[in-house]
Amino acid sequence: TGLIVATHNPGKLREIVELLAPYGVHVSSAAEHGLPEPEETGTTFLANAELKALAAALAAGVPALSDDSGLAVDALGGAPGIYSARWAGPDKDFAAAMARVEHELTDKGAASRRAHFVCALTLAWPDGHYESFEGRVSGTLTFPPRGDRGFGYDPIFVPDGMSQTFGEMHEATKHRISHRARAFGQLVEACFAS
Ligand code: ITT
Repeated sequence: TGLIVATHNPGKLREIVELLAPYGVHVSSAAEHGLPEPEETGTTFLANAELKALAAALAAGVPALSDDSGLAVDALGGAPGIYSARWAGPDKDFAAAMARVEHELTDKGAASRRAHFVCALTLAWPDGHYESFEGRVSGTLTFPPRGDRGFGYDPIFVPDGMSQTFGEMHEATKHRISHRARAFGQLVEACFAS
């Protein structure tokens, strides 16, 4: 089966390809199809996932899968949340985005380092129907950032029960426990398991 992955984020695309590989699902990216990047006007991860998948499925005429995700920091009221990509600015400067998280946590105490990643997935069909799934993983933030694997905020996030950041651990380990892996577990069970 062919599926467009409606993302322009190479780190995400790589993880999605790896997570779907065992199911024999062939994917191509929105960028390869020259699909535009819709403005993310939603106020929740799910709303943004839905608008991205629907825009791609309707434009391309084939099923499309989107991922809207981000890091929610408890002591920051859930920020950066749906603004996780936008905190890195047009240059996608995640070192600066992670420094901003650290800066905004100044004076909030060690107890304030709790955070979770969220991944909302939507699979949409060209007839306009869609299904959505959400996965989360909880952990603690650490500074300075550690590790050069993964992408985005991975170097400051230590998932519960582990000592390495997502940026330090092997990809296969992240894929066992991540927010994205959990959302894909649900998607695969609902849509691809046979
Ligand atoms: P698309 O909308 O084109 O898919 P994007 O990067 O704009 O790409 P989002 O709006 O969903 O996507 O932003 C998600 C951001 O959250 C992403 O840029 C990362 O910084 C962060 N993020 C999501 N999943 C992550 C992960 O597994 N590890 C680290 N950071 C992650």
